[in-house]
Amino acid sequence: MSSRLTFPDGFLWGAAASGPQTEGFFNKPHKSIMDHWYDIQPDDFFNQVGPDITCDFIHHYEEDFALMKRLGFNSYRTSIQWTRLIRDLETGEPDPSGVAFYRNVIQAAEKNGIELIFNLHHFDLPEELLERYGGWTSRHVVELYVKYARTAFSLFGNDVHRWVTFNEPMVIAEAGYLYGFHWPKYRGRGKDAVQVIYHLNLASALAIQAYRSMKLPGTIGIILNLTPAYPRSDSLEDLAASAFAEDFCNRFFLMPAVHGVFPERLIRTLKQDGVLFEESSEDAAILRQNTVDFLGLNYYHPRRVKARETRLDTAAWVPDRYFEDYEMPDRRINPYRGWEIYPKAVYDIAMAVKQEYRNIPWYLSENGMGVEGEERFIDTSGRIKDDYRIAFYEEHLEWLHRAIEEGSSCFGFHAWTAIDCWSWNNAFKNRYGFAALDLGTGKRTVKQSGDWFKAVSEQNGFIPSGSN
Ligand code: BGP
Repeated sequence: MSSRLTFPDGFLWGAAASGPQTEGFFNKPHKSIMDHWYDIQPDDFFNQVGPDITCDFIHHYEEDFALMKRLGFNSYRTSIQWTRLIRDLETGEPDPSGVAFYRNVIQAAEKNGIELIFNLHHFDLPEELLERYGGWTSRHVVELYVKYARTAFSLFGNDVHRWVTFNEPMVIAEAGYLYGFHWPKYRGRGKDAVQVIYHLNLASALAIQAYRSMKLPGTIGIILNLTPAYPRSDSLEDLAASAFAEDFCNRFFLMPAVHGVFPERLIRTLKQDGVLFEESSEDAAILRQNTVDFLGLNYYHPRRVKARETRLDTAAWVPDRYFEDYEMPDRRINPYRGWEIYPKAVYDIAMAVKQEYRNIPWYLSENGMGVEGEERFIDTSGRIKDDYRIAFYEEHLEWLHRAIEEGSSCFGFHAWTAIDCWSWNNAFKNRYGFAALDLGTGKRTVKQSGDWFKAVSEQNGFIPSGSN
């Protein structure tokens, strides 16, 4: 008996990417913090490859959407670059060439029967706003983001029907203010990180408010990197550590996005520690009244935590004072990215959404496996035989399917990514695509996983390898 897994009707099959990781720099009126970072510290990027060309999507979008159709996609998420669409950052006035480009993108997607999901922000703050105002620590930047969002909605809101306010906003705080792996590369600035998180939540709610006030024919959500915090043991100390990590890393965005309030226990701790964010009196109502229509949840790896055992290397307040990462022995690792592979977390996430977040409609908005040196796996027909990627996706999809059978309201699966794309720090070191990108010629070649995905999408499911 075959054990075919079939997904709900209308399920989204496709992939995610972002403007800064695919488009290339050409003709933008502003630089993002990532462009600026590369200008001044190119050694931070693998082989010194920067964000200037990436996939050159700006010149290849037509062929790329045709390729996505060939991969069986019915949907694709990318982001608008604030630095490309907006000419005047203070007023939100658009740049005509940016407008023309995104209109062309919308048309090319439509021509190929691919539903576009537009995200407004993928770590790519205009550099001038960091210089002038201190970036997301500034409330003025929140206001400028809302102007940008309004411009984008009014230009494209009748054509694009699913919008996302932010991709992984927690990364902006973690990478920029706590652990220093994205520009501005600050470390240990916990109080600033808390203010940034607050402003990102507020910016999302205000953009949702603007979107709804414009009576557009679509829905709007947020994409979060939900990394479940699994405790090392059931000891009270480890459980407390994982509860704090869960509150800070996940619920700090999930609660306001879905329930319109911040996690109470976390707020108490931040208050006690003297690092609570500054807010205005009208904010609570804005947050309460402008929750999301749907969630996108990105999942790559779990977070394993334990009670702190080592001393912190900073006297400043950082969330890590309440937990420490735990390296579980015998964990499965993707050695190229150093991330643990734990597919069951997809099920745990889905059940958490069902039980704690009113089973709000959600989709798995990123999942994938970055592998270095994939040219090793080219077969005699010239194609990369990435069966490891197929196995990775099948395992995650099996857990997702099980969650759906148990009532989770998941409406889609997006892989990271369609065509090998550029990444923060790692540039093109690890490849994630269903199609390989030749950096010399720009040629795209479908991998084995691309054919597999097409079949999955066409059949709206698959028979897992190993079952018969
Ligand atoms: C996610 C980001 C993406 C993408 C992906 C893969 O967190 O939303 O932008 O880059 O991770 O990670 P990386 O490129 O660092 O390997």
